This record gives sequence, structure tokens and C-alpha cells, in this order.
Amino acid sequence: MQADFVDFLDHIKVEAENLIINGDLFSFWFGYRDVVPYCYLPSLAKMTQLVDHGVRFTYLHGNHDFVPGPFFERYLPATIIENDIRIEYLGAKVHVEHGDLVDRDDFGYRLLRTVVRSRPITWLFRLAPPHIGLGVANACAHVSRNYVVSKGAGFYYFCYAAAYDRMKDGADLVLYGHGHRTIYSEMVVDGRMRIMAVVGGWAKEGLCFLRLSKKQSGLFVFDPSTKKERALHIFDCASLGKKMEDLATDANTRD
Ligand SMILES: [Mn+2]
Repeated sequence: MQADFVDFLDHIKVEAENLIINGDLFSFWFGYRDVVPYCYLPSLAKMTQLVDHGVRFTYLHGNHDFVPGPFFERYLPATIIENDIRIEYLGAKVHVEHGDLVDRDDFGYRLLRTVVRSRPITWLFRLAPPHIGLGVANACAHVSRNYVVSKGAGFYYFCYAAAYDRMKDGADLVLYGHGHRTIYSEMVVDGRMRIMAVVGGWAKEGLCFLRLSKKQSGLFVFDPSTKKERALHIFDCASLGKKMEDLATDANTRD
């Protein structure tokens, strides 16, 4: 998996300007002050190389990596986002969020999330030697992954509902991760064209990613065995947020 991610970074490094990692890049990550787990060295080294190439990184907290620590905050460095981020690209308002909070009624998870991210717990965790801390955390990460998978299609229902609210609030493209599967859905909200996508990371055929570019925007999958990418869905970024009747007029004018 590490080698595949390194291949992916090599694949995009020429064109990438700002790479947004939407949380859970690692099965578990805790940003210790002086050490990094050696199993992640290939990815960390390659990310450092990309920064030297001029690529910027934006790192959103996931539920497996919510203490980025000095490596990401100062050494790489990445722009760290705790909750969600809204950016504008080619006029489209893009909302990116990890997605672990889309189920608003999961109070048990919300409570657990608040507790494990609290300062005393983080402080206690920092005191434990890394091999113990990482051992416990990796076991918890496994349980957490099963918990997400057990929500099945329900997770995607929550994504639609949460994305709808974001769109009512002005977002044209809403991106989630977290779900371990990929979804692409065009939605019309308030008469305007919008997209909701869940970019689930590794799929059967490779690593899914969303690209916003003047040349071609869309959802793609990178196959590490061939080192090639394939488009799953292409969209016109400039059409996002436009009124449907204006899009129809544009299309007729072109015809
Ligand atoms: Mn997650």
C-alpha cells in the first residue's frame, strides 16, 4: 500500500499544485514530537519530495489521524484543517470534509470523538511509548473501520442529507472521504447544478481521487499495477453552481 501511494504521488507530482488529503491517510497516525513510525517512511519521504517540487499539501483531520504533530505542521509542512474547508476553484465553491460527522444522530460516536481528541487524553497518549500507543491505536482503528463498514448504505444516506445542507448553504461541490467506497452524484439544489462525491480511497482497481483542473475535472482511479489513471466521471467545474436554465441555454447556443 505504501509503495502504491508513492507511485500515485509520482504520477501526480508534475501537475499537482495543492493536494488535499481528506483524512485517514494512515490506518493510524499520531504526531509524536521527535519520531515518526518507520512503516510510513516511504510516503513521508515522497511527500517531502513533492513539497520540494512546489506541491502544497492540505491535511484534514481524519478519525484515524487527528494529531498531525510536528512532521505535518512544521517539517513538511502542510496546511492543517481540523474540521472542514471551503475553497473556490473556477468559480465553484468546494466544501471538503472528512465525513465522520455526517450521521448527526450518532451521539455515541460524537462523545467518543470529543473524549479521544481532548487534551488530557492526547497528553496521556503522548506519555506512552510509541510501540504501546501505536499497538493500542491500531487495534482501535480496526474496530473503527468495521464500525464504518457496518453502517453500509446508511452512511451514504447520511452523506446525501449532509451534502444537501451544505449545498443549501452555498457549496457547489461537496467532498467526503471516510466511507471506504466511492460515490459520485450530480444533484440539483435550488435549481443549480451541484455534485456530491465520496472519495473512498482504495478501491478494487486502485486509488480514487478527485481532480480539479482547467484541463479536465473529474473523479479518477489510479491503478498502481499499470501506473495509469482512468476517468470514472468527468464534469465541467465551471458549470457547478450555475442555474440549470442557464446551462441549458449554454448547451443550445453551442448546438
Ligand atoms: Mn474516517
